[in-house]
Amino acid sequence: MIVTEINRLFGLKYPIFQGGMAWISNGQLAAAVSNAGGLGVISSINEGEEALRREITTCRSLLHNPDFPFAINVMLMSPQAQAAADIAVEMQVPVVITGAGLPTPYMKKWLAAGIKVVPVVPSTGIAKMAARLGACAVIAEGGESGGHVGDLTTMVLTPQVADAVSIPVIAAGGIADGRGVAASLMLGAAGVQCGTCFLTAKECGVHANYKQKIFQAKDIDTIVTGKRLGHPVRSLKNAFSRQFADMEYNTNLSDQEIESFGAGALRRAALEGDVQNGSVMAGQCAAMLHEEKTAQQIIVDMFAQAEHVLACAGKFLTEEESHA
Ligand code: TUI
Repeated sequence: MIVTEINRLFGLKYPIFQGGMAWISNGQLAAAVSNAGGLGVISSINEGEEALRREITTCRSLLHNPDFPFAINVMLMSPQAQAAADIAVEMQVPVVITGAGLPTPYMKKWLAAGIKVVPVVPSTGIAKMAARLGACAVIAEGGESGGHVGDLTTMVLTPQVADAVSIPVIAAGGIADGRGVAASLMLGAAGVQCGTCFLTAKECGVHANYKQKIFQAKDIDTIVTGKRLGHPVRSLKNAFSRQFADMEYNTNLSDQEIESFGAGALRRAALEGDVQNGSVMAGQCAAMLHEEKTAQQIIVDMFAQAEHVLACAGKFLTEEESHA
């Protein structure tokens, strides 16, 4: 078994969080991950307030044990952030994960309600601020991730964040198998968060075309667009992302025109299955995923491989000086 302070802090069998993916991470997926011993996460930017309440209720109804924890993800750039922050308190959600900013305006209320807060951080500076605000852990998310990304890679961000804060660090970005879990632990993380691999889970209701697009992806098939607008996003290359990239380089177009082109694109791919003209957000590890598995099987396989590679790691150590 791999046991870290993340297991104890959140009451988990495995130190793994599911990514809170907009339009994708619902109550059904979150419950499947939490039932498998990880932390399931519901995205709060799907279809509005009532939908969020409904997904939280669905998740609770599907949990095998009412004490199993789950989380909601609050995307702080979203106009729905305030409403989601209030719903977390109203519905006594045990954990809130924040992204795309610092959760300063909401911390007091969440902490008073006994909610554990885990911000996603793209740098050591933001990690330190999150710790000072009262976060109980941080997610160091490297730019290998899908969706809204920071600049640094998981490889360099994780150890620097681990050195910068005294709360536990969860590594995210590019982790899709047990080698990624083992490497994250070696980099100073106490757990991992995985988005793309849970996107392909049987219990994930994303459109079948979206899953197929991920299974067909090669290593170099993702692209980051949106830097010009201040919110870079990683997605799979397709007609939409190529055109978005072209528009970004076109100085005759206003930021507003580019924003309008991107509006609704994730929904188009995730719900309607238009994986050519929609945004198929996915991480660089997409090419490591080949088949649909249950959330339980994803976690069991990942941690069995992590245990194996960690148990074999001693092979790199030798008693003797081997070179002259
Ligand atoms: O939030 C994410 N990933 C996301 S959100 C999303 S929804 C979306 N839809 C359409 C267009 C754009 C996004 C898709 N993927 N990850 C968490 C994350 N947080 N990544 C980076 C950060 C972050 C960035 C800056 C966290 C804090 C931060 O603070 C800087 C500051 O100045 O506040």
